[in-house]
Amino acid sequence: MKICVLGGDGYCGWATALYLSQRGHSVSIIDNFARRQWDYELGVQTLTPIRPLAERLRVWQQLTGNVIELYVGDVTDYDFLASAMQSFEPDSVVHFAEQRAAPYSMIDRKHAVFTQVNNVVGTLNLLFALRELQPDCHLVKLGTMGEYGTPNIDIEEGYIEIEHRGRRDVLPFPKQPGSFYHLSKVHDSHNMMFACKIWGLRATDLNQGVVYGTTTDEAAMDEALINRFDYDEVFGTVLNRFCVQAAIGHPLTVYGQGGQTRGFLDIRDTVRCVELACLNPAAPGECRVFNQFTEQFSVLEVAQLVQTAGHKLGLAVEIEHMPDPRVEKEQHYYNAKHSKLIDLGLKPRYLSDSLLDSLMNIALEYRERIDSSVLLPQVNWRSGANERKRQVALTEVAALAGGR
Ligand code: NAD
Ligand code: USQ
Repeated sequence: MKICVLGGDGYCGWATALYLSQRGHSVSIIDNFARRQWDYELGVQTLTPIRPLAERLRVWQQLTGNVIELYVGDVTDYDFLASAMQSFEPDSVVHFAEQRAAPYSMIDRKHAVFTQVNNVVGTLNLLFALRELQPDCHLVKLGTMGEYGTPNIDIEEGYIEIEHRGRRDVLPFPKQPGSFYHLSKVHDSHNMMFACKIWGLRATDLNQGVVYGTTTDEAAMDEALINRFDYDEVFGTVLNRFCVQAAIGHPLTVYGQGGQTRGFLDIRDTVRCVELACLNPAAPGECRVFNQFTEQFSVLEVAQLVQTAGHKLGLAVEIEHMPDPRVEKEQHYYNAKHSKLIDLGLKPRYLSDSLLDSLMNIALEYRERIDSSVLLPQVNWRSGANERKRQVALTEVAALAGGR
């Protein structure tokens, strides 16, 4: 298939582009390198030293003979996106190109607005470009399990059959997202459902859980292909963060009681799920939803697994409960369905001791690059006056005072 990966320089997108290319698909990447810019803005960097995208692609071509085409630009720029679609003419578009950190979207008004504009406008542009130029192309869009929140009932895959006052209907599952980022995904989902209904587009919304790991078979082929591994408080996801913390003897930062339960998956399953969705497209007019995760854990369970794995490696690993900077239930019921990708042939990889060992070994290998000052949470959901904002404000006050 011809598959265009939007956000192909990012964590999930890079692994996916290589996997699809290795599987014989003709692949292109669209990215504007915004993610690398956000690292500069926050003063953080990936644990692993990622190379510039042009170099990554050159090495990939040398190793495999496969060419991945590159379109550098912003998906919120409609003319750029439309010309890339026109030039590549994909059978499937896999859309990862969004601002994906909940804490980033909660820094302040500016970051909340940026996140929603970037994500919602990018997806809207894509829907319009598909209608105009490639109406039969299948959109595979990365959503999130966080769109559903943590209701006190089982979570279905996208839709729920409801009986209300004697009548029945199948309706979108209620959404109770927990950040302005997660809300942007809900807005995307609504726009996709509407576009499929009115224009007959075909789309799959992959409501993905928290991804862990960094290595895939393809990225392991050469150090120049290494994938990102974020561990800072804004972009680092919980299991990756805990492995880095364990490796340097930093207490594992469990927010609140740690009963927050989420769906998780290995990045090697992310890439397989995306290919399964591409190979089995939605029908024209259909907007289907797959819950993309393989196991669910509470945050405390994740911490305990990392602690046990750390002890086996001879590391002293402490767990520290700290006040939760987020507004979320710390203890709750959670049971989310996730059978549709398994029905399509996914054989899940479960979190294993060897995977935890390998993550901690990566952290130990790149230990010199770990900045322990970016581990503790600074972005607070409850107040606009979070630490980062105060720092910016103080800098501004100092500059003004200096000016006078
Ligand atoms: P990432 O930040 O590593 O990658 C996103 C990529 O998109 C970056 O390379 C960035 O430069 C690019 N991008 C962002 N805005 C763009 C724009 N306007 N134009 C062009 N390129 C743009 O994120 P990721 O972890 O790879 O996540 C990818 C997708 O998967 C996101 O949509 C995210 O919401 C979703 N997701 C991720 C996780 C996870 O745990 N990482 C879990 C569930 C869902
Ligand atoms: N958490 C801790 N300690 C930490 C970091 C996180 O207890 O040091 C907790 C959080 O409070 C939260 C849970 O761990 O309850 C998950 O947090 P996370 O930062 O790993 O993941 P989240 O913010 O939910 O976002 C990540 C991705 C996002 C994706 C989402 C999938 O960044 O792009 O959409 O996972 S899901 O969680 O299913 O919504």
